[in-house]
Amino acid sequence: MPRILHIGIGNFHRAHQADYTARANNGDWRITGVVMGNTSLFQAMSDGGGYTLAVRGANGTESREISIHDRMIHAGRDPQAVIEAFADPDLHIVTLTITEKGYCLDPQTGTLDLNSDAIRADLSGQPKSAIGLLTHGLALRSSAGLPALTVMSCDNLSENGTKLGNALSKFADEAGLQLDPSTCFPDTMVDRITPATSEVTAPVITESFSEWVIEDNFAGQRPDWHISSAEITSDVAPFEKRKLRLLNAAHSWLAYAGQLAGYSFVHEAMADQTLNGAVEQLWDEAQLTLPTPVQASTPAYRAALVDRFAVVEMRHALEQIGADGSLKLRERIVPLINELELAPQAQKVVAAWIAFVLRKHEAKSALVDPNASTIAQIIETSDDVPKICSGLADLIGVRGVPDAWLADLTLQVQSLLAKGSV
Ligand code: CS2
Repeated sequence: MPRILHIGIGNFHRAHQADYTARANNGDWRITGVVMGNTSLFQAMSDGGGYTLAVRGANGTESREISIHDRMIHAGRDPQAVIEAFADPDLHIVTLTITEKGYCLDPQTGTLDLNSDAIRADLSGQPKSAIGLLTHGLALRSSAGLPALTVMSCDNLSENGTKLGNALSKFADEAGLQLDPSTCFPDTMVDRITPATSEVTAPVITESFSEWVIEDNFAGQRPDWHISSAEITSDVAPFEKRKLRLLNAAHSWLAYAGQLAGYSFVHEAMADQTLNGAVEQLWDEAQLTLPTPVQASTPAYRAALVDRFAVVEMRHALEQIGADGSLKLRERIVPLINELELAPQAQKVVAAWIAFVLRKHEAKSALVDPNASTIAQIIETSDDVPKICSGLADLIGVRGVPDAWLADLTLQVQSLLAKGSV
């Protein structure tokens, strides 16, 4: 049976790709699931019984049983098993949902950060990070003379396939490994709102809306994903931009401004007139940066988002979306500031993030962000709010803004701090 190896089994993968694959193929593809470190999830998925996907639609909840993962690997306990799985002749595709931080990209250059702790450790011993495991796995496959694989990122990064391919070749060069030059790295846009759940055996909750746009760039066979309405196309960039700059951008605004205002869930923040009005302004700005192919459909896309964000039953936590902000804003908000002459609402999102981070710091409450220690250092070594603002804006990749922009940012942060609390 043809097989996919998926790195990063979590709710999103189980609500999105696994569902598309289960619906596409009358059961003729199987997935090997790699859990990076969540032992209870590993155990829950290892009994082969599958899981329940609860789809919350306008007419109530529809439940589906999905049982497509017939092999599980715990990468933390057995990293070598992940590498060896690449030498399976039935394997055709490797997919990933490892979130923005899993790529270990340098904030300045967007390429693999050879100095990040995970990559340094991988280069000096048994690889454990997704990037190290993938590169070693691909090298093993190539040395075994097996056909080239398709390696597909399913994370919210612009040009995710290109970034992944570049990261793996940089790692391979550094580690002296050979990759098959025919390996393909398609770009993808993935979309389905899927809240985190604390209980691993509980149904995975998701919305009825779902989109998947995949670049037609495969090394070998693939499931008939178009049957379950994935779109296979030559250029994913317009869809990727629209999704990151409308859906994800608004999510981040709601996450920081919403928590400062005392809300816990997306639907609550959306019901607030001020926050909701700002979402529309943010979308007006974002729309100016979207490419022609998606312009005509953008008003309908926006209207659908308003409905998607309003579903009470989703209970989509702002805290979940607010995690890893220094990496997320770089993808979804900073391009608006760098590309537009004026993007006042995008600037407000940065201000809300900074105010959120400052509140957390003041309260000595842990910030969930891979750059938490750098952020703390910027806050502690800057003697005033303007310096903190410029240090944090720089960290997320805001470039070449005039002093007046930073002064404005500072005023907004101060005004948010005077009002809100987290
Ligand atoms: C969210 C996304 O947590 C976040 O950062 O913006 O996970 C979002 O829900 C998905 O991209 C929707 O497809």
